[in-house]
Amino acid sequence: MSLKALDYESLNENVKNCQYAVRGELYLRASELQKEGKKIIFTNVGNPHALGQKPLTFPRQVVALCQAPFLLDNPNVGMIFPADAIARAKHYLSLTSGGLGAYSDSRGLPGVRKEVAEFIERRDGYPSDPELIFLTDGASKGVMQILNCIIRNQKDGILVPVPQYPLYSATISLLGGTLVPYYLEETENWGLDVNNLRQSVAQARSRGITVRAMVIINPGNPTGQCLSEANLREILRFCCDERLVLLGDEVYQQNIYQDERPFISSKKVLMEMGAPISKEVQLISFHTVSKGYWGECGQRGGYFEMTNIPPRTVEEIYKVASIALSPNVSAQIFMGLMVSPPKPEDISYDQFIRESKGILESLRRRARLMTDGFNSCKNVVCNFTEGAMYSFPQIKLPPKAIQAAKQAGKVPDVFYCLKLLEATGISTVPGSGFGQKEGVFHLRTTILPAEEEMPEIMESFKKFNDEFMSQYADNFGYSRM
Ligand code: DCS
Repeated sequence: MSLKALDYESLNENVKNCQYAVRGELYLRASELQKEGKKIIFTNVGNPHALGQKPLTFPRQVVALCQAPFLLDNPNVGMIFPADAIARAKHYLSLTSGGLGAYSDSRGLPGVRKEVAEFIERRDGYPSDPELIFLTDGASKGVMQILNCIIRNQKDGILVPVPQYPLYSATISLLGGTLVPYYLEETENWGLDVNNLRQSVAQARSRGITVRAMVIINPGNPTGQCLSEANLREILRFCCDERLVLLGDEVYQQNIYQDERPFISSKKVLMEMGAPISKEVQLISFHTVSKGYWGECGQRGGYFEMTNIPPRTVEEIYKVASIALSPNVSAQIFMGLMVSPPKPEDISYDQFIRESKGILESLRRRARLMTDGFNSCKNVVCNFTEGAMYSFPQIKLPPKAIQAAKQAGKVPDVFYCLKLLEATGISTVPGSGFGQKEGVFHLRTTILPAEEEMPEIMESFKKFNDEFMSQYADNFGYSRM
């Protein structure tokens, strides 16, 4: 009998081939263990509120009022909500056409897009056009929309860093394109060497691939590095020479834990380079409300800004966005609030600053605690988390452990991470889910567990790791970078 379209055997092969490790085998096993009553520390997803981070008060007040506008008519509203939250709720409601229950324009509310453009102008010191900003349901949807426009068939290649966040590998395979890897240098603090890029492009071309775009994740996920201005210039020049669209994933731009390398946007560097490059390179930059000190992952709010994209292409992107009617309207308001937080003269300013600084300073301490913790373990080396939300230690596995993994039918880092999960309840993602050099193994954790729990978690990790290393110790050396 012939198969039906949704029988597994007849599914779209691109769907079956697409892998997304952040919710892969480790996550599934952790969920099972949790059901059995074991305490699990979910450090597999950068999901701050799930690990106890409290929402910022002001944005929730504003969105609460927008969701329940009848509260604005209640004479006692001023007793529960500060005047600036009330004013902002009225402001955002006035930008909608019928409140949060009405679809917005498929590009997002014009008033919020204007606030995003003003934010970008303040950040970079260069003009930004609201017509070239689209609001999206999280950055993920924006990335998917743009890759969908770029990838025509399997001969189209996208340069993606390795290690990378698997949104890119998964979407490229879903769309039937080809991922062209470029390797980040672990011994250079996960720096990006333009010579590696050239090699990757040359190799891909020799296989008949048309390289069309390049992805950078800055600050890096899972690797945590911040790109220097000099490096960004090299990348932009490279994209100009090779006629590549640059996709700048800048969702962690507020998550910076050192002062030497602040975040600099690709747009700013591009504008500073001046003509002809600043008028040539096609750039799409992505941002989100899921990260930063907001961590509002569940709201699903994001935007992308287009630079040097021809008007007819913008029209096509608009048309395709229209198929989904409208991005989340409440999330658009979160985005508006993120890009225009309370000002010093506002009543809520002090509390907002106290809360946001508290979160960022704690993340900075946690980044340090985690890196130091990993580096104190046997056969583990870890670059400092300069930004983003993750730690990506290299685990130097002894051959005996690699052998044991093979016998168990597991990839070696999956084997290690499963043992770690069973022994300690710490749920991580194996490095193989992000890509890594052949024969080198990593794991990724977030730096998000509560600060007071961090010493205990690192101690429990160390105990597990050092026992694992003794159990599988042999005299034949280790996997290494
Ligand atoms: N880009 C990068 C580099 C990310 O790390 C993430 C989310 C996204 C885009 C998409 O975020 P939103 O769609 O929520 O805006 N990071 C995932 C991760 O690695 N762990 O948690 C989520």
